[in-house]
Amino acid sequence: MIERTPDAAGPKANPQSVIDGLRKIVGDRHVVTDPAELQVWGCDWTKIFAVDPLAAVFPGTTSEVSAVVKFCHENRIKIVPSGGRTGLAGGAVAGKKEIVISLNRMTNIDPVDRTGLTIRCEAGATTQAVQEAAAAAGLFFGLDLAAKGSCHIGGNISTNAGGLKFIRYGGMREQVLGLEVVLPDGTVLDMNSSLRKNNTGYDIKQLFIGAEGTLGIVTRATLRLTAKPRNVQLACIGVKSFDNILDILTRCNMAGATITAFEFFTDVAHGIVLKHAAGARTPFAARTPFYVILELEDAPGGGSVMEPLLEKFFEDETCLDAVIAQNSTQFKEFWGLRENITESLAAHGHVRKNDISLPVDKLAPFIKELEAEVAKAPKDIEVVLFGHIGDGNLHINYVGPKGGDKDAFQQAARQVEEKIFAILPKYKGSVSAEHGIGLLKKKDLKFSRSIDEIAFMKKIRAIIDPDGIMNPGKIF
Ligand code: FAD
Ligand code: 2HG
Ligand code: ZN
Repeated sequence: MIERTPDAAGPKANPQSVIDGLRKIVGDRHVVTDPAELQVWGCDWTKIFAVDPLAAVFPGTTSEVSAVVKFCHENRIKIVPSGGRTGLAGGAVAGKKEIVISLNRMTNIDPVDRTGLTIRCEAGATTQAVQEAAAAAGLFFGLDLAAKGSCHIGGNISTNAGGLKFIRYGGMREQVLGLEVVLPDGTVLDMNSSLRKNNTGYDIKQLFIGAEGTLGIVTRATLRLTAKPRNVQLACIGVKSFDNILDILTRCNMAGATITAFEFFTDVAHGIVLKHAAGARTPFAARTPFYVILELEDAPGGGSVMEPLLEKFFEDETCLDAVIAQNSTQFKEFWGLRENITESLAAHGHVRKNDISLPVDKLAPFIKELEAEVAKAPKDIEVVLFGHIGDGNLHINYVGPKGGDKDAFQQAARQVEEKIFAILPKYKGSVSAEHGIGLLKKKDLKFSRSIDEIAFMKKIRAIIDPDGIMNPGKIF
């Protein structure tokens, strides 16, 4: 145990002794205390919460993570696990003199197992690095998101990330076979290795997926791979109404299409991307109110699935225009129109983000109610809709003019957001489809989870982390 200063606002131990103790474990070079650098390491993409960690630590191995956590546990020092810091819910924010434990140095990826179709990596590997390792072995990793170059596998697991290919491959939970986790007392749990089947009691690794770092630190994972998708076709489709989007989805389903992505965005989102994303251009001569990005796999025996579908949509005026990507440059361009929305919105003005989830068959009535609420919103709040609509995940972004008062905007947007969240229980929807609760949506958990469920989750947390040192203040 180290020296204590009982009145200190942050950890109960003397800050300098804490830093010295951490340096002994990971080496001087791997503990950051510079205030400017800490502003970076203690923050995620939200950038609306106060940031004030005591230090950031960069362990290089699972044993070092375990030793750091054990040290924090013995001294009741609070920890914020940190990945690529692209989170959109404030989950990786350290604002109360916590120790940030970053997995940035733990990026090893083992050789792909082509027979078992698995890949094992440390939690600090980026999503893109895992995608590339799978591709180099002639295989495919199913999680994809615009932040792939920065976000970590550990962050993806801890947020149970959804992303652009959820409709075909599921979210991060569906990719995880095995998990190594450091518990809040420093114990290392190595769960399930790469087994596909294992009925020997509770599947405890599932608890850590989507736990937002509140139950332990993910240090390593074994992930599922698949064969590469074949003959992938991509179309950008312009439509008049939201109902047309759902009609297209239904008809793709009924045609037996293997949809690999079904995304949408409004013309407002499109305009913002065209304004801010370098090189972005619209594929159509005339703009339309909504757009669908439809990606599907053609049948192995040849013969296009995409073309006859689009022909029918043109014939009965379900779509106003549609373009099929003809080469890899166009593929990238079309995907860019969707993937660049988040960055373009950030360049456009102040933003407040929602990532709600609804049963797909309830999207149409929900959108009608949402439009009625939006019509009552203050005129300087622009409401931008896009998202993974094929799996019922709608992104609502409230955007305020650049240069305006940031706090006043957040307050005004919050009022609209609350009204929209309040519609969700009627449709059995969720306030978070994929980004998580973090600090941002703590107050809103009640819209999606019952009092009993919340109490049960708190009980689980108290069993695993009785001293409450692991990412305190997040989710609840
Ligand atoms: P961080 O932001 O560092 O952390 C996220 C949470 O996980 C925090 O609570 C943190 O404490 C915890 N954590 C991180 N690493 C660990 C670990 N090793 N062990 C335990 N806990 C840990 N999300 C989607 O789901 N779908 C999208 O399509 C999508 N697109 C995005 C596009 C852009 C441009 C951006 C900026 C973000 C996007 N996101 C998306 C959000 C974000 O990328 C994901 O939530 C991602 O999974 C976060 O990973 P990260 O490594 O950046 O985690
Ligand atoms: C996406 O789908 C991400 O692009 C980010 O989940 C969504 O910016 C957002 O609101
Ligand atoms: Zn998303």
